[in-house]
Amino acid sequence: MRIFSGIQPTGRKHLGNYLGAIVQYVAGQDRGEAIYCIVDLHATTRPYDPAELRARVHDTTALLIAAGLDPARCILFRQSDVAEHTELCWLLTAVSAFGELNRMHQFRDKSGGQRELASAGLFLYPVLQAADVLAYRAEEVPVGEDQREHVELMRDVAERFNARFGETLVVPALRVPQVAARVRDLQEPERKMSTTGAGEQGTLHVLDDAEAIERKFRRAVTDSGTEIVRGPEKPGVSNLIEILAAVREIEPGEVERELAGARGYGDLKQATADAVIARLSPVQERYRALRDDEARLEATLAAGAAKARAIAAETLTDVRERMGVGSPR
Ligand code: AQP
Repeated sequence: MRIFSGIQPTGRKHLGNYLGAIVQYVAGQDRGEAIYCIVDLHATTRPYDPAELRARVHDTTALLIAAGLDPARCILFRQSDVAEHTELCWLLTAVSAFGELNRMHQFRDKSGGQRELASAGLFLYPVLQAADVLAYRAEEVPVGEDQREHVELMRDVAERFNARFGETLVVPALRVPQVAARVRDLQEPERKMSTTGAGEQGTLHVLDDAEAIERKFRRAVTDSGTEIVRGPEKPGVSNLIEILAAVREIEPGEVERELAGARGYGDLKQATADAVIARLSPVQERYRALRDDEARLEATLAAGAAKARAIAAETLTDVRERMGVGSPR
């Protein structure tokens, strides 16, 4: 089983990224051949600071290793180090329709009222993402629920390519976690926790200190009533129950049973804060030990890129051949 996923190099990964994606990445190392990419090219699709981008890649690399990725058991690399991603992106535009890209939720949300001014890169984002995965002929893509639409698109692109040019690409399956696939903002639980466009108080960062974690959970918006149970009319409480269950690796129903006699939402908030602090503090400690050795982080990424390139180059040779592009084999 080959597994592939990508993550953006924002230094401040949040609890949604951690529970929705990173925890699955770590588990993937025991389930198959795991390939993970820090997608710096995707980060150029929105306004960014070039001087900061490399530092953010180092932050993200250190964080992923601190969270449990072991470069000896997975391939961890930087997207822009493997040029096959951009070449395949262009080739896949031949089987990607303008209309379907125009309908993608992420493009609509992130371009906002500035649609005409949004970068063409933001529009093509899902095609580059398709290229990331399809270049490795990955069978499974672990992501959070918000990426469902993009994985469906890459499946369509792969199927269309195979129908048009002959069986070449693997159609990957989506893998979202059973619990906490969509961690919600702590202040606005109707929306997902996210890096952009959300307030500081609603977003819990993996590197937040214990005091900030306690404060953010204490101030988390909950719902009317006092019962600690999940339900569509209780997005805030449901979110806390799911977070607590996910960090303790138990079923949400067990959290509900354990807290059935609690005095109110305060107990749920405290229990969630305690569990998150216990889970994240060793990750934070390892992060601090790893982050400053940039030469070592670069060496890890370079070794990963060499392994990744070898796999992607084979796919690209087949794709070019099928499409009649370049000199014949
Ligand atoms: N709230 C979330 N709950 C569960 N999973 C989530 N993911 C993101 N938000 C949640 C998953 O994290 C992985 C890496 O995401 P990314 O950093 O590459 O960017 P993103 O998906 O665009 O989400 P962000 O980090 O919140 O950024 P913005 O603000 O730009 O949307 C993905 O697998 C994603 O599903």
